[in-house]
Amino acid sequence: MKGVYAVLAVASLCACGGGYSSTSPNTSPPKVNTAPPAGGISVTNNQFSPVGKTVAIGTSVQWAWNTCTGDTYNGQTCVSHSVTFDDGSLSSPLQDQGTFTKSFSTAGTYTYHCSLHGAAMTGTITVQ
Ligand SMILES: [Cu+2]
Repeated sequence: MKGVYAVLAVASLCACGGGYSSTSPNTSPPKVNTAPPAGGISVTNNQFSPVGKTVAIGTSVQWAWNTCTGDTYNGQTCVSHSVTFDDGSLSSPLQDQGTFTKSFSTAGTYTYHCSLHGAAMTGTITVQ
């Protein structure tokens, strides 16, 4: 496939065409990976990074999804994950891009997991 697109790119750069019609290889917008902010947590495929995090009371923690692999030429694969707290108090949607933010106003240990990957994908926020 790569070779075909390379030919298309060369053809579109050349103004000598005339009668040449091309079709757009992929019109859907590419999905994006989002770098976590300072102090944030990266949601990667089957792992939260960092797995454990300690924050002060009142801190907002942001998770950022980085689950897309591949490229716009060969196609992207973005895997869905969630941030679901073990006590059932809160969950992000299952999503394959974007961010999720939770504010922690009470001291304690908050464990969470991905609703799709369960025990294979867990994390802990310690609030003190
Ligand atoms: Cu997951």
